[in-house]
Amino acid sequence: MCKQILVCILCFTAFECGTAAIAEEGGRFHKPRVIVTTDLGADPDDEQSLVRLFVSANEFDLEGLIVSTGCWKKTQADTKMLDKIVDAYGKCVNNLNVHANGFPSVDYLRSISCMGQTAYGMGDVGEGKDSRGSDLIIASVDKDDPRPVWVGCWGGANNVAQAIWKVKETRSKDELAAFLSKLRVFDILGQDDAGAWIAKNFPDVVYIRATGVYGWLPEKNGEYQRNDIQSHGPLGAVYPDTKWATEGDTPAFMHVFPNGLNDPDKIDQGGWGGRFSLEKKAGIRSMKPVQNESDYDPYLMHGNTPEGAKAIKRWHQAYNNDFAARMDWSITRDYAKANHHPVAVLNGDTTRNVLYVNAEADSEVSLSARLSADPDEDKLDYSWSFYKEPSSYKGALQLARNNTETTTIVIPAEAAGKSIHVILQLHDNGTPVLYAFRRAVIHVRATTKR
Ligand SMILES: [Ca+2]
Ligand SMILES: [Ca+2]
Repeated sequence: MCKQILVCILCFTAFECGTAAIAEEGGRFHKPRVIVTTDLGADPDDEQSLVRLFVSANEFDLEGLIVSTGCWKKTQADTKMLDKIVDAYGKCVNNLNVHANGFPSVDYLRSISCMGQTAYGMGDVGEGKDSRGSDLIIASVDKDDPRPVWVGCWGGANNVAQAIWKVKETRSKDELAAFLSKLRVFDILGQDDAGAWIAKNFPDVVYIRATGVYGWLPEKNGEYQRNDIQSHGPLGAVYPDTKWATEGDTPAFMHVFPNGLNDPDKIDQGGWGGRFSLEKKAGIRSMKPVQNESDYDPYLMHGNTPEGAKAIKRWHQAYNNDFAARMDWSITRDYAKANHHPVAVLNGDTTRNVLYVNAEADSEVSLSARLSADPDEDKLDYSWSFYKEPSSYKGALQLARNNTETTTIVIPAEAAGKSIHVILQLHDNGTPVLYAFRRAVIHVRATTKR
């Protein structure tokens, strides 16, 4: 019966589920558009990240899988390593589709797999340097689709640089501005000099360089990795042991993972990919082998907030179990043999959007998770919490009944003019325990009480 709730969230239609009519309200759930550029072959962690991405592929509109270079692998010749993981996905996709709607076909993933720039950094950007990867980025941004395109740079950023270079050379100033306004770059650590070139010359591009990307996963080559991931079928088999760090590139798509926690364009909200400063900073340098970025000084980028990887790790139970459950999905066509995520409904809103609420200082705000449900009919546990870091109100906050279906927040008088971020986290009692989130951002105005 309740399986239908999950279906309705993903395909935008209303369903009757038990006595609760779950309908779309307050805007549809839009999948984020994602392009990956990966320096496969440098560190085996790119292969790890691709496995997680593919078992999560129903959550995104994947538009490109581009093999690229970086400072740890300065040339690339072919897509063989990528093809191998896509083939493994092909062996699992029928299983995955039993458990959630919207997984792309293996043929579709093959159609968006391609070579990008074959040589390193800005040395491979300019006249005559177009690649299938750079052309794909242009075609994707050009689509008649208002959603931004998030390009994750798991290696260098020179595919993005070549795409921008080409558009600048061939289009008007206004057309270039329109192109750049739809582009988002999530750069892991900086792995060539193209990021500094982009940030310097095209400051309007939303450019995140994440440096807090390590230490958020369970023990390296530990039990979780072996028993919950690697032991699981064809995709587990292509999840290699960790050599240096585990899944250092994964935050690039975890930032846009549509789990109800954050709006990716509001980069300071914080989600599974970390939290980022709205104010751009100069001098966020790439990894050590990239020596020439000072040539572009000053270049400005969005960097991690002071919490670094702790902004990721605070959600560790949720994302670890999410991945483990998805790996379970990949090996069974029996729906009952795996767990499925609960659906969190906030104040009647069934989308995964952040809910914005206006309130007066010195008043009370009630939030409700009523109609939240679990497709396996598991028991739900509720937790409401004040997420202080992204809130501009930094004082104490009282949440009444913070482990029940509803909560009441006493808005302090001194919160006038500030924002308060409240997180609803609920989890089921399946195996593994799965989580769902929603965020309410309360904008507090001055009280009208006398
Ligand atoms: Ca990488
Ligand atoms: Ca469940």
